[in-house]
Amino acid sequence: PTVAVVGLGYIGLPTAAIIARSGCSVIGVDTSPNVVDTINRGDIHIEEVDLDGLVQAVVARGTLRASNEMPEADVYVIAVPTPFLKEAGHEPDTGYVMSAVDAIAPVLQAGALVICESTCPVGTTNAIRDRLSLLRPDLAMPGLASGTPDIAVAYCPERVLPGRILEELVHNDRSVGGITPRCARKALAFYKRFVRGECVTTDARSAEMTKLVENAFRDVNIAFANELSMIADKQGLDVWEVIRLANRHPRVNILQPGPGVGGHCIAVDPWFIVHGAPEEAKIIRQARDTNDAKMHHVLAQASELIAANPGVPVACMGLAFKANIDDFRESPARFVAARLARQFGERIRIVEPYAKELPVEFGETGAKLVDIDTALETCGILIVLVDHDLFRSIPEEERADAIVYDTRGIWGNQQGRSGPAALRLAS
Ligand code: SAJ
Repeated sequence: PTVAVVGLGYIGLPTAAIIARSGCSVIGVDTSPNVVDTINRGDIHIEEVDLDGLVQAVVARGTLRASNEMPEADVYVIAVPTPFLKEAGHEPDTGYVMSAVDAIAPVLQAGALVICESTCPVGTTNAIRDRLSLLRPDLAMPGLASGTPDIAVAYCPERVLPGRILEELVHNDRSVGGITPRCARKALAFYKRFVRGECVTTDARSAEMTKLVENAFRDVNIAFANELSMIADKQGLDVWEVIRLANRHPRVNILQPGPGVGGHCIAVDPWFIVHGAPEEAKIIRQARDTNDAKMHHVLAQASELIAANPGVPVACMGLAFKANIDDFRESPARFVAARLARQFGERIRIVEPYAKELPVEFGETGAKLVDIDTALETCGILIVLVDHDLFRSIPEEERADAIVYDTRGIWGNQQGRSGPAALRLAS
């Protein structure tokens, strides 16, 4: 079949490449001329393990090409962003999804399958069907009239982890939610072409909620760990020691505290649930607030520590939103480091092995990007914000003379040297 993948970002491009590898003819559609040109040259505009080689191969073979125009296709896969509107009480913004639907409608042919993969509030897939029905009254849509519909519409969320996208796209299980069972079966047959994990059919609304619930589950569990870390701070306990010990219980598995929750999914998707059921979604909302508050808590502690040691150069270690990736968007580490740079100027050195230069907001602050060796030689205060392997591997003797604030707990159980203990040491 001919497949159009709409949106060539972190999910769309790897998905398009994997489908192309399975033998389908794939047209990737993106509104950015730059993205389209880059991909048609066989290059990529995002970083993801092994994606460059795969895209190069499928473009060279002619099974993937990119376009600014919506083609006629047998299958449409929508993978565009769904942000939320901060001003409007975290209201989900499905504008990009609906724009994609508007672009698909005029070229839609009887027999086509339309799949949404973007994270969406419950009810969006039905809204997609309704919109298509409005724009194309000549085509019979599923679930609206009796008889055989011309079009199938389904919701099939991805659940891949950045850094492992190509592997997880193929091997993870998937929920395949149809507007009708017939739609689900049609989408199932499509995913079976390139997914090795189990594909489980359901209805579209359950599939929409499943995706949101997965990320809310993780957010709530990280909030639990972050709350524990603040309790431990107050009581002078090493939170990582407590978690390590508690996790020896066969039915306890506490996640890791950190400087807050970043990325484009876990800090966003729970709001979709809260917006849909504000009265009921109490824990989910509180978890969001707790994880956001952790970022400010870390900033306040770091700031206090730096102020208590006048003139001592400070290394902020890491800008990425999590370990071992080069993605600095929506990152609590970046937020904390930028605020400290604004407050303490040239005393702040940033160590980020994945950055070639500092992001714009560091512009006039006087903070400098330095390598890890320089930081260890020159900085008397080390603030660990990201658990990159490079930082984890620094032996104790290389940091023994520094005052350490380790927000990720990477340097183990050192009495008086992690988190709040460092504060006491300094003051
Ligand atoms: N984090 C902690 N402590 C932990 C685990 C994570 O502070 O114990 C922080 C990370 O540092 C990071 C944030 O949480 O700032 C999110 O990182 P993550 O690795 O938990 O998740 P993402 O955002 O990279 O990917 C998530 C995944 N969802 C789940 O694990 C339920 C992924 O499978 C989804 O596909 C992805 O969201 C998505 O696209 O929705």
